[in-house]
Amino acid sequence: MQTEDIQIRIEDDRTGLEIETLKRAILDNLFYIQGKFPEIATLNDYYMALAYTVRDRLIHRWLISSQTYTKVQPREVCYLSAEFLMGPHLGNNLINLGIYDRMRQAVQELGLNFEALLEQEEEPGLGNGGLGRLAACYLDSMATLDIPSVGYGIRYEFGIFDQDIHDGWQVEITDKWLKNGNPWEIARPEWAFEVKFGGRTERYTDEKGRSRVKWIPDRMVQGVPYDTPILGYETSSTNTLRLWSAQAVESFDFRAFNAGDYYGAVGNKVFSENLSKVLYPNDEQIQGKQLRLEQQYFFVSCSLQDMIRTHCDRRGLPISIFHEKFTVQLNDTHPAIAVAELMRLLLDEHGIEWDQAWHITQSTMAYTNHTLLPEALERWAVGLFGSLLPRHLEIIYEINGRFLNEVRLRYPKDDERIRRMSIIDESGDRYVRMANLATLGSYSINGVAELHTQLLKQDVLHDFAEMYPERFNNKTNGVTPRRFMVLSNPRLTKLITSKIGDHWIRNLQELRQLESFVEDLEFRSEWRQIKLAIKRDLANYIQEQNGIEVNVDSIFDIQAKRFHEYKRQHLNVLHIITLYNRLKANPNLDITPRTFIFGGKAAPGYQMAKLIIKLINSVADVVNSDPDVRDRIKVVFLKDYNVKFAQRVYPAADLSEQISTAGKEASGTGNMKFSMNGALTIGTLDGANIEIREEVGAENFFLFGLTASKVSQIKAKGYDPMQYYIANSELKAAIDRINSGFFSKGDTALFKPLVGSLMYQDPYLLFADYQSYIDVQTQVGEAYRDQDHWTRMSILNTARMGKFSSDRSIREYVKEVWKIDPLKICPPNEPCSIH
Ligand code: NBX
Repeated sequence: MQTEDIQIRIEDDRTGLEIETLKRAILDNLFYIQGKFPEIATLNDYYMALAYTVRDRLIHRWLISSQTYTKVQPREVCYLSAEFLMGPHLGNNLINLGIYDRMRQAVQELGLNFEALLEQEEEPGLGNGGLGRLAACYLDSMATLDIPSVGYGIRYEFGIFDQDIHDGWQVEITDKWLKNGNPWEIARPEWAFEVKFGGRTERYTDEKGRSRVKWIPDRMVQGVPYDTPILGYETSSTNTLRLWSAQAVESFDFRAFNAGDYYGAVGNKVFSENLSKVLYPNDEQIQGKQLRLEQQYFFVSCSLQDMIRTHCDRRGLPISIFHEKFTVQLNDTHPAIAVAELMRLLLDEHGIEWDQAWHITQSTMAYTNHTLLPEALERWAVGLFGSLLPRHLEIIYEINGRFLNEVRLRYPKDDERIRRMSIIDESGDRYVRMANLATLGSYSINGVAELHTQLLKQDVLHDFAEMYPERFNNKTNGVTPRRFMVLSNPRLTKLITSKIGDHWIRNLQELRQLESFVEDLEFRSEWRQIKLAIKRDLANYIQEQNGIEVNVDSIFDIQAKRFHEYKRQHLNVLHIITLYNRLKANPNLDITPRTFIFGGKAAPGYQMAKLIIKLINSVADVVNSDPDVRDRIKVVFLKDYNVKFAQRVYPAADLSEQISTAGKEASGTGNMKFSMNGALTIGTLDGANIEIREEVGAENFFLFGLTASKVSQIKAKGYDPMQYYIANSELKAAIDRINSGFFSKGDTALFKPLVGSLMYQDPYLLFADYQSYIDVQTQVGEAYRDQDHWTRMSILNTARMGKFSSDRSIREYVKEVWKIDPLKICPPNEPCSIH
C-alpha cells in the first residue's frame, strides 16, 4: 500500500476528547495495560492509565505528522543535544492538547485526585540545567510553530542525581526515573544502528581506482532509539524526541561465546550498556573522561546514520542534496564530533570526494555556544581521541591542515594566529579543541544573548569572527510560556486570560495589553492576592519539608539555579549575614521582612560549590533559631531542585536573584521564568539580564554591580580583594563572622577554603560588587513597603516579557539560520488539505 493511500480515521476511546470518553479510556487502560481493576490499583497504576490515555491522543497526531513528512519531504531541523531536561510530560501534554480542564474533571468524576496523579510522574531529568532545559523549550516551540524537527540525544538510564541534604551537606542519590516504566516512549529496536570504536584504519583502492579508507574497529555497540512524541500547543504537529540507548551487538557476543569466552561476552555487554548508563552531572566544567567522549560519539553517530537512512533509503534522495533537506543544530560542543562523523560517513561510506563532502558538512551544521568559561571549553587529549576514534582524528587533521593553509594565505607570517585557530592545541600536551572544530564545520555560529555573542566574537572565537563574520549571529534564549506560565501558574494565567483573552499563550508579545490594566485598582489587588496565595502554597511546602515557618508577607527572595562560584550564591549569603549583623547590633531595626530561598544542585566533584550549600544551611540554622531576628529574616534551602519543583517556585517569587559576575552567565533562562511570573529582578548587567532590563524598563529592575568591561579592566590591573575587605566594615564583619566559626559551632576550619578564596583571590569579584549589591538590596526592601507600587512593577514585568518566549527564539533560528518553512499538519478526523 502506498503511504498516500493510508487514511488514519479512528474515532474511539483512543482518540475521543469527551469527558465520558476520557473516563472510559482511563479505566480501559487501567484494565488492559496495567492489568488492574480499580479496587487494587495503586496511584501509580492510575497515573500510568492516565498517561496512556493522553499518549493515545498524541500518537494519532504523531502518525499523521510522520506521514505528512514522508509525503512532503520537507527540510527538517535536527537538534543534537547531549541533554534534554524535559520535566514531567503529563501536564504539558494536556495543556498542548487543550484538554487540561476536561481531563481534570474526568479524573475527578472517577473519584481520583488529579493533582496527586500529576505529582506521581517521575520527571526525566536528562540534563543538568539551562542548556538541557533550553533544548526542551525549543522542542515545544518547534512543534508549536509547525517546524518539522527531531531532537536527538541519549536515553540515560540514570539522569541527574537526586539531591538530599544531610547535616547541611549535599548528598547525591541515584536517579531511578525508569523504575516504574516510562509510558511516554516507544522503543524501536528495528531501527537500531551500529557504532564503532577503537581499532585502526587501512587504505585501499576501490573499483574505480580511487584511494579510500576503511576503519577496522575493535569494539561495536548498538544504539536502539526510544521515541517520545512532542506535541505543539494548539496544533497537530507532533515531532519526535529520539533518544539512543546502548546495547551489546549480538554478533560480538556470539563470537566470544562460541570461543568459550562466556565471561568475555557478558563483559562486552556490560561495556556496551555502560555507554548510556548515566548523565555526567558536571555543568560548566569538563572532566576529560573517555566514557563521556564515547557517549558523545555514540549518539552523534546513531543520529547522523538515522538522518542519512531517512534521506537516502526512505525518501530515495541523493546524498549530494543532504544539506538541502537536513540542518543540524549543535547544542554546544557536546555533539561537535558530528562534523568529523558526517565527513567520515560521506567519504568512507558514500564514496564522496573531499571537497563535496566538506561542502555538504559545512552546509549542514550550525553551532550554538553556551559558555565563555575557559574551564568549560571542551578539549580532548589527542592520544585518547585517536585511540577511540582513529579515523576521526585523521579527518580532523586533514580538515585542520587545509584550513590552516587558508589562514596562512590570508594572514601570512602570523604564527600566533595559526596557533590560536588550529583545531589542535599544541601549547603543551596536544588536545582537540571542540569549539574550533564546531566553528569551522558550521555555516552558523551563535551565542545565546546579545552580550554573550559580542564577547564570543571579541574573545573566545575572535579570530574566527574576524575571518568569517557572516557566520556569526545572536539568538537570545527564550522559554516556553506553556510550561512556565500556563502549567506552572494557572491562577495568573486565568487572571491574564480574563483580561486579554488567551492569544498571548501563542504570541507572548500580547502580554503588552496588560499594561493598560496597571492603573486598575481591582486588577492590582487581584494580582497581589494571587501572588500571596501562591506564596502560601510554597510556605506550606516549606513547613512540611524543612519544618520552617515563614512569613508570607515577607519578600520571597529566591535564587534557584545550579551552584557555581560565578553565579555567586555566596554573595547572596553575604547579604543575609550583613542583615543579620545589623539586626544583632540593633534588634529594633525596622527592616522589611525577607525569606531567603535557595534551590539547586552542585556538581558532585565541585567542592567549593558544595561548601557554599553547607554555608547556606549553616547560616539558616543560626538565623532561623535566633529569637532576635524572628519573623524578619528566614533562610530556606529547598532540596532536590528540578523541573517539577521549579514550576512551583517561579510563581512564588517576589524577587529573583540574577547576580552572576558580569560577562560570565551566557544568558540565563531562570531570569526569564521568574520575571514572566511577576517577580522583580535584582541583577547584574550580564547575559539576558541586560535585555530583560531593556524590555521591562530600568525603573522596574534592580540593577547593581560592575559591567563586563569594568570586570576585565579591574582584572587586567590586578584585582586585590583585600583592599575592599579592609575598607568596608560591614563586609569585613560578615566575612569575620564566617571565619570565626560562628556558623559552624566554633569550627574555624570548615569554611576556610571559601573565605580564603574570597580574601586572597575572589575570582568572581564578590568583594568588588558587595557594596553595590547591599545598597540595591536596601532599595528593594524600601520598595516592597509600597505594595501598590511593587504590584505595578510586577505587572509590568510580566506584561513586557513577550520577547523571551522560546517561540521568538525559534522564529529567529528558522528565518535567519535554518531557513525552513512551517508545515501544517491536518487535525485528526478532519478532512483538510495540507500545506
Ligand atoms: O546554558 C547554560 C548557561 O550557563 C546559561 O547562561 C544559558 O542560559 C543556558 C542556555 O543557553 N549552560 C549550561 O547549562 N551548561 C551545562 O549544563 C553544561 C552541561 C555539561 C557540560 C557543560 C555545560 N559539559
